[in-house]
Amino acid sequence: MTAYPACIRVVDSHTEGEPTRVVVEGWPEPAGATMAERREDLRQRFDHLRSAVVCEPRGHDALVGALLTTPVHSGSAAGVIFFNNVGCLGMCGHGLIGVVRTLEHLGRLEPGAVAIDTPVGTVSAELDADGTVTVRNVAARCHARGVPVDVPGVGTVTGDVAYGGNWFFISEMEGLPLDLANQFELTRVTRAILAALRAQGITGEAGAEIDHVELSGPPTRADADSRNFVLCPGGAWDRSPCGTGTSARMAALHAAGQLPAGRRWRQESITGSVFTGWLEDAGDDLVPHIQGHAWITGEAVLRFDPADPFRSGFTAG
Ligand code: PYC
Repeated sequence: MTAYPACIRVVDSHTEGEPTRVVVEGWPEPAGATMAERREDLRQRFDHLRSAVVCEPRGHDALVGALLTTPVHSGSAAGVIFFNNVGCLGMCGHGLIGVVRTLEHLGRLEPGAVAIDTPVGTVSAELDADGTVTVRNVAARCHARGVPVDVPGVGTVTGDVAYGGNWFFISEMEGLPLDLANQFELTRVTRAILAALRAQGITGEAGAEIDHVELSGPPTRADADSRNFVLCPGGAWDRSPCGTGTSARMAALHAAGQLPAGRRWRQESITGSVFTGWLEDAGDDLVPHIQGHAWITGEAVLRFDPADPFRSGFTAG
């Protein structure tokens, strides 16, 4: 079904450089008793709206969309389904920070604590009066360490498979500095790693698809512990340090005995922005906290002219 609403109202923001477009009006509520069911309904019935809202010509490949829904748990303020140029995400750390600031901008939230339902679990966030947002993410874990992948044109790349709300392959690439000037080569190499993971059937737990690749290297800022480059599922790279990627990295460091619970981890992105993270030891679970900032960049009413040949959007992917 490709029915379009007359218009969709969105609020745009960026979190440490990475953009989020929150849909606040006009998109019919997906059906389902859980957020995972609603995400599936979005995939089945509203994929054309996903593409129309975040892809060109209304958006671009690096843009992450966030559809607000009613909550599924009492005590939560809202539900959210994150999506990008090729599909839906599980969680999105930078996106959640953008959602919190957007709700504040709309007058629906004041500084304090808030819980938000996502397809992979309920997360909570604390909004400070100065605009700082701290996300308490879903539990993270390191699934496998030191996994070798034979990457055509690159060689054997060894990395960890870890979960931080999405599945990541996390590696280091000596000889390829994590500089903005190298963005095209970094994109080429990480896309090749992603393709090799798929071709070689390397997955997360229970066959879960690994759809993000994270390269780690030394920081350029004196106040950071590490710098990263994160390739997202649709082929774009994260301008922020990636909230779920930072969560997964902290779980991998913890598994390697290099990051005890509670110790601050300052994760720099390839654009130079920083998230501060730490792990909470919650009994059987390792719960990542991610702290960062988002800024509102605009508000728009999107229209979908039936005569527009690019009404459903397109991605160069
Ligand atoms: O911040 O978790 C994140 C994220 C995932 C994809 C883009 N950003």
